[in-house]
Amino acid sequence: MTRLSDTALAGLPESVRRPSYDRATLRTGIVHLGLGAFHRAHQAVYTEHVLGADPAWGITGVSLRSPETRDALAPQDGLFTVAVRDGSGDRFEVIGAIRASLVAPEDPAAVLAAMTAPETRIVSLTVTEKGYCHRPATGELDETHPDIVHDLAHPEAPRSAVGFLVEALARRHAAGVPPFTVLSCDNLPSNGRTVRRVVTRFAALRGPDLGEFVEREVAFPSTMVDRIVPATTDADRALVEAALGVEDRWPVMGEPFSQWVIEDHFTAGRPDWGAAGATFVAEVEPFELMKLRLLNGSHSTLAYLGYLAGHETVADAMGAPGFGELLAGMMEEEVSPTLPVLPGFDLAAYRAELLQRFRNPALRHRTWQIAMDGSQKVPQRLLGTIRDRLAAGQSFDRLALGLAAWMVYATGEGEGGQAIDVRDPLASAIASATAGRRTADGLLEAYLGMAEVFGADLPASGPFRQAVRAALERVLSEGAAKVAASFATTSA
Ligand code: CS2
Repeated sequence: MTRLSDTALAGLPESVRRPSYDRATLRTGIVHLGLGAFHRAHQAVYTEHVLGADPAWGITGVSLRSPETRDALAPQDGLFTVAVRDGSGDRFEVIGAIRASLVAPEDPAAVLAAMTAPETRIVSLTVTEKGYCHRPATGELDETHPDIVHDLAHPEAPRSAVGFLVEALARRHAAGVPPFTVLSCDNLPSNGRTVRRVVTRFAALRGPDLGEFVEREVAFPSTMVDRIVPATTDADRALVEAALGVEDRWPVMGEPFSQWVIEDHFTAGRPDWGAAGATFVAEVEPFELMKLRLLNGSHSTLAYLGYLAGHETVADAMGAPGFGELLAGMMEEEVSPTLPVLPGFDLAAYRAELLQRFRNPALRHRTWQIAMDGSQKVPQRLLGTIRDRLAAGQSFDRLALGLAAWMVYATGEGEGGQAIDVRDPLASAIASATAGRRTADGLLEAYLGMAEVFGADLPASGPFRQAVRAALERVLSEGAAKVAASFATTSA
């Protein structure tokens, strides 16, 4: 089978959208750290659609860990397919925006050279929550993180995104090249402010002058990013191959919905992403809070309860009794009252659309995938909302169930006693803290000792303990399926 490549583009079926500009004219204006599926189905697509107007914004993608994306994309001239799926007919687009891909551990010098080049004016990131090497409860740099310790000792060969950003900014500063704008595209509250905090702190640890320079000169706009992009499977690859008539080893699957809200603060220029559907605003936080608490909070609740109840995918869980009602009630009654009002925004329609998106029958989004890295996700997805409910003296029974389901899930032991493959930077700490303590009180005490997740305030709150203990008791004694089913308004 012929492989997708520049020369194969002309032979693709008419229905497949492809670059409308001459790829040979592209230059790198953006270096992107974290070349995963989400970047390729989101920011790369927005960028793709403005390259015809301005070829200066091509992307050099960087994988911070494994070579597999580069190895798959290089023989395809960097091309890959985005398949947009919702059960009503699939749409395919081949994206040409990624000019080159680099693998940081193989050649950190090449990554730094790309980031230091004067034509690079934006460095964007999708490195997941844990990639910021921060303490989730406070958002401060974790100065004991092994990658941070390493990068402070070896600034010329960093491992972490933070280390790369600071070394590249330092080199630009020394060479008199204006800094790039740092654009976080991860699901963190005030992601721009979070990355600014960790980068500025790391720079200050390297030297006070560098810290001051970063503080003074570098822009860190916040963004809200949204598109559901499950991990690609072999079945997905076969689907794309059948549609294209050529082999693409590295396609991505996404839903039709896509949203990008960006704070318009770029010191060295930016692409006209607005022409591709992005929204520029002065203040992104209300959008971010809404998306993190409604979408991601529901997603995590669904993932933990759904996984424990034996559901492989989000759509499967949504089809089981009570899950839809549980989420609808949680979003409307518990989460929405904590959100800042966005004038003119129809929050009820947004919530209804979320439930619809979770039901997308064509995306096999695994509960296990969303369940990953819970210790890094739960603080902004559930605990922030719970803090606001507590402060207002309001109940949060459904949020507590989501939290309790995570606490059970992350022990690594499922409802039938079977092992769960828990992927989380705190997995082994959680497993040892919770070993032999599978009661509501035992688990509660084990988890509330983790200040990096819960802070000092929640463990000290009587109402918090009471609500989470009650939720744990329900999940442990009834099981997740029954707990969800208790919310069903119609019998199954
Ligand atoms: C998901 C997100 O894996 C997860 O944790 O909740 O990746 C989610 O699909 C995206 O944020 C949607 O924009």
